[in-house]
Amino acid sequence: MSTSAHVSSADKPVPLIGILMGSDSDWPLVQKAAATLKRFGVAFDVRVLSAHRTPELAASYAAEAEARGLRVLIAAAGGAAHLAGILAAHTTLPVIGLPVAGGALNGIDALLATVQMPAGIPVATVTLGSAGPQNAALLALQILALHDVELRRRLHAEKEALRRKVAEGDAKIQAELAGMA
Ligand code: RP5
Repeated sequence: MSTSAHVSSADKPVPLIGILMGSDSDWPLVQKAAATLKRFGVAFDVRVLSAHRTPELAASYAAEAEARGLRVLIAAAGGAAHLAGILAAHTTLPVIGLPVAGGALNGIDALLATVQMPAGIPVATVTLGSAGPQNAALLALQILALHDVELRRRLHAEKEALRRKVAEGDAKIQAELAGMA
């Protein structure tokens, strides 16, 4: 399956990745995941659905996701972060949990609630903090790339760009050191 060829009857790309968040207050962080997916040109859905405030909606979204053509779900939540878990309970699609920092415990609660899933209901939890949304999006893309050669090529190019950036940083520091007395 190629991500670019996957289109609906109305020629609108069918979303392959669902981005869910527990509250619109999560959006300033979560939008970085959307930006990464946009950069790769992969169609996605964004919804605010809460494990606690709209539990039935969250469950039915997950239960219907596979039939709608979605292939990976990203779930962002803070505090007692149960969104990724409740989605994973209702689908066999891979679910990536994105803990959101904030509140009295500064995200440690969200990290532990997201990562500590019981046996049988896995959630792949990414970094707490600013790297989280980008990593969640990249992990979702890597899952799709298993069946998409072009996406795989672009992910390899992205890694190569990171290598170049590190090499440039190293060269800069070496030059600075050489200039020191
Ligand atoms: C969680 O509670 C949300 O994911 C959010 O991170 C946190 C606070 O939500 P609001 O009170 O800002 O709506 O469910």
